[in-house]
Amino acid sequence: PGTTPHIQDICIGRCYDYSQIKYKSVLPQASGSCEELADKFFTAFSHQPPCSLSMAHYQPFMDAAKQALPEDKALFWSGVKQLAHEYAGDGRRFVTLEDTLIGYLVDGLVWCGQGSPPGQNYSRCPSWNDCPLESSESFWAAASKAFAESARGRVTVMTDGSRADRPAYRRDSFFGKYELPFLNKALVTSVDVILTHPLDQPAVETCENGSLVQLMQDVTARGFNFNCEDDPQAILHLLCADDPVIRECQLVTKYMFPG
Ligand code: AVW
Repeated sequence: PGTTPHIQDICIGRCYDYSQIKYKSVLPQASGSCEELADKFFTAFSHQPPCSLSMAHYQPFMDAAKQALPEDKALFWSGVKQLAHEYAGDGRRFVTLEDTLIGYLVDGLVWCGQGSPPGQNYSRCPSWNDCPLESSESFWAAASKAFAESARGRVTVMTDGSRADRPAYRRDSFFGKYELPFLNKALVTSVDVILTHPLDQPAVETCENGSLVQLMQDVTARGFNFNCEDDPQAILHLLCADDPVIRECQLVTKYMFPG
């Protein structure tokens, strides 16, 4: 894919927006200054070949940008990034990785390094499928791990139970590989699953079957409590905002105007 133009300016600008305005009173501040953080981010992959960049390269950035997470607020997602973010409400209800400074600075950007000068490729980057651990994939792996390590109390994961091609829980997803295994056993008490189904699609999996059974086993084997809810009301109401006239969304008016 083509790289993001003005990526340095975007990172610095996002950092000031994050710390001075958007998340100022939502989350604790990071220790590093914006210039310092941007510098650590670009140093991590510059002058490195774009494939096989290890997660360790991003560790100085992660350490400087890391924030303490409020208890019971961490929200992980698999396959439902947009819905999870709508529900999280910019940290108001829940905090996703992309609501933390680490995720916020880089979400949606395309970047990679190269061995030859100037050390960063300003036109194209390999796709995630082209190499084992590409620049931005190792970034998101390291970011996911850091986010999971910071979670405290109850943690929530939102996932999609309607996809025939892809189970709601997969051990090789980012959630399965870099988040669930890195939850702190002393800090986390339970894993609460929100299983969603698009309004017009059948439930291929529910909390009681399919990959959710495996998730329950993996969660309880780590010593956490497991809870799972199919289509909580709050999520139905969010989905209905985009599709208010369909049958599944008519319940509320029945209660308001009985008979
Ligand atoms: P998925 P996963 N921007 O929907 O559990 C771009 O299959 O695998 O669910 N790509 C990203 C981002 C991001 N901000 N974050 C992860 N990815 C990649 C981090 C990921 O590598 C969050 F905290 C995967 O290949 C979620 O709990 C692809 O997006 C969890 O990882 C689709 O993910 C979502 O990863």
